[in-house]
Amino acid sequence: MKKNHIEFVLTILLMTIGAACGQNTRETTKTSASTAASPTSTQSCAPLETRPANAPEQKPAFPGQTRACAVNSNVAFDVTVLAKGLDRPWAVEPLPNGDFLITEKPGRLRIISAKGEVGEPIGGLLPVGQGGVSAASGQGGLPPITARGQGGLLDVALSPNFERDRTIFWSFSEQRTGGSGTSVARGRLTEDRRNLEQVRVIFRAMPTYNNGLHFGSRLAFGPDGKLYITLGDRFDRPNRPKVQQLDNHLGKIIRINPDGSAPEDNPFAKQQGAMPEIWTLGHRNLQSAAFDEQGRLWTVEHGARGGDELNLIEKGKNYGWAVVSYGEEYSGEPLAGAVTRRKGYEDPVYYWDPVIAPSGAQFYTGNAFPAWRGNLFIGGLASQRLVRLAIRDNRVIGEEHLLTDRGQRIRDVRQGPDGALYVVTDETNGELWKITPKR
Ligand SMILES: [Ca+2]
Ligand SMILES: [Ca+2]
Repeated sequence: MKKNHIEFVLTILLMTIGAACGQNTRETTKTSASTAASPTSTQSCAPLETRPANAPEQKPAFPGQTRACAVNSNVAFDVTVLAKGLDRPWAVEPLPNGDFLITEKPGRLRIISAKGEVGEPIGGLLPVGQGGVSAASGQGGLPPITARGQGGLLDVALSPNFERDRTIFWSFSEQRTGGSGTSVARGRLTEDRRNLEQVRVIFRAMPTYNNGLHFGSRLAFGPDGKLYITLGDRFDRPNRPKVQQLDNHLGKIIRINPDGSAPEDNPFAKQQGAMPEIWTLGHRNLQSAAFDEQGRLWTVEHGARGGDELNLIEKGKNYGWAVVSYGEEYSGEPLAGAVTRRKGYEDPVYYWDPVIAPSGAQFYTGNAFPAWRGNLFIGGLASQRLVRLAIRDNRVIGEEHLLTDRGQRIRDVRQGPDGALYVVTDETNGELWKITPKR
């Protein structure tokens, strides 16, 4: 049989399977077959990524682990700029009434109304220093945020009972003895939503370190009611071995109760010398965490050059950094002593070489865009785009890049109660965008 004929037969087969599954039947790949139905088949579609790889000698563990098929959902949408002039917004968190909580990295938390009216900074958060502790930091007895480098006020998440308890959780880089560390605090919005009360820090990543890099940190509540926190490796090479050790929080995913205590069923809770909050280890810097409709946690992490990766997170597992990883040093040197696969370490579900520089993620579940249901959306910082992944059977079966014409770093993406997608851009004149079906 000629190749074209084989591809034609494969296409019909895949279309039939796709229709039977009722999934992604609206996807159109640029050529014929995807790797979806048969993970062992040779990828014969046109991949979205065509630029040279930084580490071309590294081979994927399975077909489709990188350079997935380009797909086009043929969805027409409008982008409305709801708000401008935000100062490096890091998180957009939709409120049940259609408004939004927005964090700005220098240390402000605001409410933006559904129509885009930008509220005054909410009081009582925590005082903020630029690269250190401001005069205001010493007042009130609350720990200061240090807004140095990648640090500052980072993510915000609503309590699972927000409509009853008005409680929110936020992550920030905290100035402490010996440097800074990622911390998580909780507090209750006053009824008028102008202030926070009953503020207390419930988690402090240890040890501290004196730089402004790789703090993580997304917050996501699981269906189990636990708070999951992603933490970075603090970048510098002397910290890397700590990522593989359980006596510290660097490069870990953390799982805590809403009061900050460690659940007894955490994988290392009873292991001597291990931090009881650890859920998984071996991560580099994660700024994306999202639960899917089945209640499974997925994260996307900043890898080294050519090593950004998507992982499906499972209790107690080791995701490899910095001994098992794709990619190379920013200098172009190989990662010292690292391999791309090893027994006992998790393969990423997907990796990008070149990277997207991921931040913020959301599985789409709404009604506004039926063609996007089940897809994972990921913000791209350096790549200045919104990445859409079609996923089936724990494999990426298609990739599309959206909003590439706007030239802005995308820091976070969330789905609102109206089914629209909301995006904030990591700029000093940052924006909040609303993505709706084209009118
Ligand atoms: Ca958030
Ligand atoms: Ca990994």
